[in-house]
Amino acid sequence: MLKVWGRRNSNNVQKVLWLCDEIGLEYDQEDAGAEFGRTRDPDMLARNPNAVVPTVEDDGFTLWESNVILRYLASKFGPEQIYPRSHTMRADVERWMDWQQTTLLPPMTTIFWGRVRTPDAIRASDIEEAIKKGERTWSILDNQLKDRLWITGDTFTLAEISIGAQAWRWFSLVRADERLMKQSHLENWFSRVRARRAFDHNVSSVPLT
Ligand SMILES: N[C@@H](CCC(=O)N[C@@H](CS)C(=O)NCC(=O)O)C(=O)O
Repeated sequence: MLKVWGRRNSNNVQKVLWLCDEIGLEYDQEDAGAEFGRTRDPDMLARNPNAVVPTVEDDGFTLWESNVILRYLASKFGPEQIYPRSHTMRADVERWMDWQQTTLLPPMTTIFWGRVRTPDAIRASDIEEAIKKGERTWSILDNQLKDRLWITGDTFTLAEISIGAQAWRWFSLVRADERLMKQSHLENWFSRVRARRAFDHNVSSVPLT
């Protein structure tokens, strides 16, 4: 059975557990990271030298990097529509997954650490700046969603999982009156994401910290 190391309140772990639930893949989850420690134990460092979560093991193969884990699990166990095989459709999904890690994550990290993890250590002006930057970044996705149900078209894919977990933090941590732009396509998309049982079970019902 697939083994997953990582605490359930980590966004990156949530992505992996959410996918497993979406595709009905059984797993054995063990808490690790932050208050649970473990990531610097020799056996865990041997699996993941970055000392972060998630780490997974499948049939003797160990893997880290949440979005790569999503792609591995979806291509091995998932239905084709969640991670399409056609070159262009696959690249489209992957582009949004990389966008989540490289473009969306930096402002979202400042907001999360400033509002949840270490509020005393991050200046209010840095949080304000990150919210502005976050909103400009989310508006790219809002525009993408103006004429489609899901990020890359008619079907729910890994792009939803990678970005949806982050959207939960955006809508939970940034008040409506702090958001200056009306992003109705994004909001409508997020209500579709929220309606998924696997999202609720692995993301929105888990305390932020
Ligand atoms: N790029 C990595 C980042 C992994 C990462 O930074 N994980 C965080 C939790 S979201 C972590 O392990 N933090 C330290 C800890 O929890 O001990 C991925 O996407 O898997």
